[in-house]
Amino acid sequence: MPSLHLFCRVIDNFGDIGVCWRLARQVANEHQFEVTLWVDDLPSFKRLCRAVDPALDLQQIEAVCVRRWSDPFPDIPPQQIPDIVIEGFGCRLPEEYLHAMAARPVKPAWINLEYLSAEAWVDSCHGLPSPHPGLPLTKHFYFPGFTAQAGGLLREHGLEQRRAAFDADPTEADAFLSQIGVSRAGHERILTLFCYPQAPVADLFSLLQGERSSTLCLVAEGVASDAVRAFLGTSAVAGMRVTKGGLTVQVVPFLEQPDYDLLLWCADLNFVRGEDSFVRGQWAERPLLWHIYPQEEGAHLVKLDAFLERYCSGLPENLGTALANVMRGWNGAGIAADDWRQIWSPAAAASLRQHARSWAGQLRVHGDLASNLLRFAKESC
Ligand code: TRH
Repeated sequence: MPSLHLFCRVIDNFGDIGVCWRLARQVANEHQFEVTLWVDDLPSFKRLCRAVDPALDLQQIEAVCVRRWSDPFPDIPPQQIPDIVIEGFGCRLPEEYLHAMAARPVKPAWINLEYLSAEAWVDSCHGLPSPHPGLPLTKHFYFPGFTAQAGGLLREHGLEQRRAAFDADPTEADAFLSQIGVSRAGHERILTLFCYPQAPVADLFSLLQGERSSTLCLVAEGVASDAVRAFLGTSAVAGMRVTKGGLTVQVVPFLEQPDYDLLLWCADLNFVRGEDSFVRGQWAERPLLWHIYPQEEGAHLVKLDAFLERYCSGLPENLGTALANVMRGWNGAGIAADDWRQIWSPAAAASLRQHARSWAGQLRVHGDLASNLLRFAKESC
């Protein structure tokens, strides 16, 4: 059986482990690799996957062997080095592990999985080699992306069919929502909210509150907690639900990854953030508003624009402009009421939904990241 080790350092939040866990499962389940996921922060991992026991150094979860990335790193002899080694997001591999890689008679394919960006330079950097200065090893940079020249996006086999079946039978959505304590009765629209603390959530709430139609906003415990607390008038605990004008805000539990997908599939509009929820929002084939991970000196705004340029180009001009304005406002000083009305009218919502469907179709043409990456490791490393 071919083997693969994937290394993940949790820098902050959930995206690093969210992406790595998804990739690890997919390589094990769909490509029959023996996969080991090395993680330095098991409590964060547990938030996305309840089966994780943070007390264990080594555990089997689904088809993946999960090991604690401790310091000092456990001794790994060269014969235990796998065929492929992936470092997630530039986390540096332990020195002793690198030496074991170098001592393996056939060197492993060594890949650094990079962060997702829609910027044009990604296409020319995807796949570039970087020889190690002192060891007989070459690392390759692997970039996820939105074009045929980049590495694709994570997408499990059968995801589209599962989502389509879910969409075709509204009782599935009702049953799922009721499991997490939500009833959508009496609400014209559902939105889900996942963003960083600096998003102008209070402004969004006041726009929705002032509307005649009724919106149900579902927000996971711990997300946008200041704005949610201010709206609720009490701390945001799962199950709390308050209505003011046209807006009901309900706090839901932080879900396991597969359930988070179902939540996205129940909504008319998803506010997503970072990287993994952003990608899942696109596979949900629903309109989305992205809160990008903030970087120093506004570097993230360049990345936001690169995505908007690709995403909005297929929309009618007015709607594309309004959507871009709303997304820039959501990542900046606030959403202008006029722009909001333009994207939230029933006709606009229907166009955006149709666009989300065709956008996902365009992305699927580029294959899926796990399959693309394994092919790259075999052919190019
Ligand atoms: O949590 P994020 O902000 O993660 C990151 C990190 O900030 C990281 O350092 C940064 O580099 C990267 O973004 C770009 O957002 P993200 O990427 O969307 O990851 C969230 C994960 O949490 C994703 O796998 C979906 C999951 N999730 C659940 O499983 N259940 C939930 O209820 C929610 C709200 C999210």
